[in-house]
Amino acid sequence: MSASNIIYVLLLIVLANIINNGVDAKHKVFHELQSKSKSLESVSPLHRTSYHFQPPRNWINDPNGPMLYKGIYHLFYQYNPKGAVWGNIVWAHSVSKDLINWEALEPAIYPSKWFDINGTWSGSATNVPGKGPVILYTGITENHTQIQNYAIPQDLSDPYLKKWIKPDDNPIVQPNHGENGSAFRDPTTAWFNKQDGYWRILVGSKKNHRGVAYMYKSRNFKNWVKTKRPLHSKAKTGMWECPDFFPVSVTDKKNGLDTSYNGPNIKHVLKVSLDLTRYEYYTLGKYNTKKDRYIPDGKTPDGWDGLRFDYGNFYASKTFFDDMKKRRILWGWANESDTVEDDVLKGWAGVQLIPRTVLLDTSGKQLVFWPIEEIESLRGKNVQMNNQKMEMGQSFEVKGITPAQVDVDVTFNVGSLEKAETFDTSYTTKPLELCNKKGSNVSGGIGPFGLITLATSDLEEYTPVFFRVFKDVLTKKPKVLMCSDAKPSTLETDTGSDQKQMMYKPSFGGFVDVDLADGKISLRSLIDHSVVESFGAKGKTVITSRVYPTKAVGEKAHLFVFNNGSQPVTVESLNAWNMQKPQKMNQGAH
Ligand code: DQQ
Repeated sequence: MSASNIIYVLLLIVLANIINNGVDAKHKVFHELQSKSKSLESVSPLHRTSYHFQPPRNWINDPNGPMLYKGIYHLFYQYNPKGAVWGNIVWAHSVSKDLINWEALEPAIYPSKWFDINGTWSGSATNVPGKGPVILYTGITENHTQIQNYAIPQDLSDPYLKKWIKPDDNPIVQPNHGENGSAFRDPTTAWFNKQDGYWRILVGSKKNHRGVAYMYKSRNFKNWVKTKRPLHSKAKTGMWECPDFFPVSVTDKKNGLDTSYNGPNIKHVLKVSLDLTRYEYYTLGKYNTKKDRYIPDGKTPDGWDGLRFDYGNFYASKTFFDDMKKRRILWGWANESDTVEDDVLKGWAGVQLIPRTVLLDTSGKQLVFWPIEEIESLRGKNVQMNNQKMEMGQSFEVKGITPAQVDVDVTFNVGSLEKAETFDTSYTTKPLELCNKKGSNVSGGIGPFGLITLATSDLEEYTPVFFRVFKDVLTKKPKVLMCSDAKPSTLETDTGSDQKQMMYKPSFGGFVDVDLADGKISLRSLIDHSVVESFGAKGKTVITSRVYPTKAVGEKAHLFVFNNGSQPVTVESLNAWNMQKPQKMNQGAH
């Protein structure tokens, strides 16, 4: 990291401490707003999502302990039952048979004992043969130390696992000397090593400014001892929240693997959530079970420039293995990017994004993500477009659907790559800067082209998701940039409110590793009122944006395909479906 980056990180640390009143999970703390719930009737429907996971009101953050038990999917999540800002956190609990319709149960875990009286924070669930599911979570003690506790179901015969017990022999893991008791949290799902008969877990932490994933092992899932070395750590990355560690198959391009699976032809994934910047990165590597060492591949960056599950608004994610459909599923939280005042007015904040399957890409160099197939059951009316050539500056409207609530999947053909601009290698690790510099209206050789989502008919408001193709003279390969830009999403002048001027309207960006040999590149966006989740090149690069249009809302929203590059681009095929609301979405949540 350069000197200027180090100064930037230090500044972020100081700033984060100021805005968080010193509390070490960097959720902003607004004491006076923590316990002000809106009545259900007065919750604002304006930007609420229709098919994303949300409770009817209040604040949500991290997905916790996702699992499948006796044919029922469980999702726990950090929830404030009393207001639309972070605070009073409990483990809310929902169950589903299809990952689409959700029934809210009573919170599974909430502060009640000395070992969690000041907080029941994030964690995971492990199905332990002979014991059943065990939740490991972070408790904040009487004296504000972060420790790891366990909870078990009261009745294993209940597939809904309605009641959870927190035994009195908690905690199971405490920070010891040298560990930072205010940065020691978010235990992972455990994995079992057949060779030595031990379970292992990771706990996220930091040592000074070094991000650390401490490892603990246990034979009986109760007495845990710290291993000699952390599984992994990285200088100057700050607190590692919500680590996740799992295997992926190198050869099987269809199925996921159980968290404990070990054998030939696999790689391991270590994902961490960086508290300093609130984005995540992952590495792929080799996990040597004998030596208890994880060595990242070395070909991909480990640190600030690391690969991401999602290059947009996506945090505190967690995967689980779905034994029924043999797939690994990723849950991630998208925070609001409007203001706290807006959240309080709306009466809600935060969504869980559509669960995604996770596989290793055929290149072996990255993961690929795709919305779970169940989401397609919500598809209604369909419109199509085929072989539509777009000259420079041309756009076409996708008509006949309700664009505020659609699933749209398009394949573009860019033709020959000759006209592509030369890639400036100083942007190799800076896709975001490139998106900021070359937005959807800055014409290039090939691109920008893509979708214009949540738009007014006259483009007063719009959220473009687009590609731009460069030529990398060093590698002689195309370098494809993908951007999702919230900057033009919301009119500011119209609101007249200072708060709206402060709304966070970022441009997000990532590179897409494709060779464009056949000229084709696909883009799928799940658009849901204030969420745009976009999957480039079949999930090689994913970007989520949160936006709050003032005019392009409901029936007044439009969807376009566009090309602003000098070379014509063809829409080979486009399918857009109206998305229906699930029948059950946590009605009556507590
Ligand atoms: N959120 C939880 C913490 C975690 C953070 C608290 C990540 O356990 O580190 O609500 O968003």
